[in-house]
Amino acid sequence: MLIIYCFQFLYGYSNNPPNGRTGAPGQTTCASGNCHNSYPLNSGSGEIFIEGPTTYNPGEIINFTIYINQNNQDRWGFELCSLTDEMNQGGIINNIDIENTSISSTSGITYLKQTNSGTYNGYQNGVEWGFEWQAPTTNLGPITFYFSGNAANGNGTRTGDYIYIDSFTLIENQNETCDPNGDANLDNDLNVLDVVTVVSYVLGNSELNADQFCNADINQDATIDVLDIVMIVSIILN
Ligand SMILES: [Ca+2]
Ligand SMILES: [Ca+2]
Ligand SMILES: [Ca+2]
Repeated sequence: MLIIYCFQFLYGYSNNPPNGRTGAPGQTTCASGNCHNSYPLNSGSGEIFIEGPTTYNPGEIINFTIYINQNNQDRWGFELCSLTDEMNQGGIINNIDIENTSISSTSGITYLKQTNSGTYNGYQNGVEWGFEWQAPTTNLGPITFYFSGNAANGNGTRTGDYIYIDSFTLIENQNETCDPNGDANLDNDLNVLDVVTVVSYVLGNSELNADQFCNADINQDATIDVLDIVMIVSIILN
């Protein structure tokens, strides 16, 4: 066992690095211990980062790209997980590039990482990997991608490699807060046209969309009736 470990540390995990190395709270990285320890964590001129939206709707499937770069390095690796603030699995990570990325779980946490092919051996200065994430269907609060990456020098050993970590947090889309200002026709002005709009609705002659309803329900009783009309008129006259 020890021999296997030493072998792996010596020659690295170009394929399927061990789980739990994203740098998330409670996890380590591949820059610690007998690993890629030539340089301190995040000490090089490169970086690792994610591009994608920072808000989600429940159950929404979203595509993200994780990038790593550093001048003059030419082999690459990463590991990523998605966690709630309680450090539980947050959403579902889907592997959409089985040639270059693989997925596995430890203690209920899913990890996405590069395959041997996905190290892009010989690609100078930087690479990217894509993945898909499905948001939780229930509100779990903010979800954070924790990820680490290896900007390696391709010498086949753990020396000379720069390890980076970062994180990326998504929050659930909030419905826009209601501003009951009487602007029923949504033209950012309050005048007799809004009264006409609301009267028409109260008389059953027209519909209001959610934003219109929100603005028109001045007394916020979830009903639009003559009381709201009186209040809108009062605001206009004042
Ligand atoms: Ca190396
Ligand atoms: Ca208006
Ligand atoms: Ca009302």
